Amino acid sequence: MKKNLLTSLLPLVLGLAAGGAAFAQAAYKPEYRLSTNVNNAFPLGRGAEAWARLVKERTQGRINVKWYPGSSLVGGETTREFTALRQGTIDFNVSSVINWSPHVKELNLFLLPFLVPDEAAFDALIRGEVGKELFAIVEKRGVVPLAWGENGAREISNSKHEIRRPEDLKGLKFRVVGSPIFNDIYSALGANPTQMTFADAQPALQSGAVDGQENPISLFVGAKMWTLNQKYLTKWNYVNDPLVFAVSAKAWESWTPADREIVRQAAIEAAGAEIADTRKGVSPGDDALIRQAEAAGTKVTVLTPAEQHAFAVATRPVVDKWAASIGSALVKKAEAEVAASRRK
Ligand code: EAX
Repeated sequence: MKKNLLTSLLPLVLGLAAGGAAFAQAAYKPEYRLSTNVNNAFPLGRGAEAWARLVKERTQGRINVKWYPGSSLVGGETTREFTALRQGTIDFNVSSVINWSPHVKELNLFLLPFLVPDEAAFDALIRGEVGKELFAIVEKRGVVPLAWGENGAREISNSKHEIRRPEDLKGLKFRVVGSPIFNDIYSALGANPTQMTFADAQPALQSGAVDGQENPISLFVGAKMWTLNQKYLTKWNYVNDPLVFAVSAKAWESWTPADREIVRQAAIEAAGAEIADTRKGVSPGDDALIRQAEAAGTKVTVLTPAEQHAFAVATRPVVDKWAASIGSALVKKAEAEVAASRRK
């Protein structure tokens, strides 16, 4: 009897399984919305575009991703993307941790000035325990982080004069991203920080409403900031902000396990290519982007380790204040991973 029952139930079970997958796919949306703040003139935008293309191709269009650059789905306010992901009004996002850090305080770790001196240290953090721990923290917030990308080592530019010492920032007005830690960093250096979006920063630089800004050289060159009065650029590597390739948990839970793995694998591949893209022309032995800025008339200053150290000392109070908020155990773990990367 038992065997007959099993064999008679088998077709029903198989039918349900197949029907179940079909049923699950029937719950798919006709379009999934991917938000980024910049377009494909920048590595972040190119990475997002590649991710969207891979997902559409590999799911045969089941997950039909439409890209919305300019943070247009959140009225241009990039720092609103994380909340929109949690609510499910955005399904895919590639964003710098800077824009998420007002909502996930632990992500300010990467914004601690002079914590991450080079690419080896950056890779150690995103590939090690710290990266895993941060992904787990984000996941608890209704967002599924799939891969780390890289915005790049952030350098400082301005229209007034060369920056070599902390006192050189005194009184200068800087556009900074809308995340509180940046106000503390620039105030500690005697500057006047003003928070605004990347899109608003460009006319503000052009009009002289602000004197300077800070961004990776790939964005400085991508936005041709020498046309925005940015005559002086200092390579000080004070922060290197990772990008996160993430999806809304609401979208993630509606997909079949097979499609989830396609989305994950596509994120890993697109993020790896994006990191290589953002490092092109600014890595040791490859300074093509710096040369491009100089050829356009920018005076580029590369700080010596001693000059960099003077800025690290001047901003140490900011590190001490924010380490408590981030979690001192996580900060200590990050410092250990950075130190270990320097011994390799
Ligand atoms: O997210 O706003 C910024 O300066 C960011 O570095 C850029 O838009 C990439």
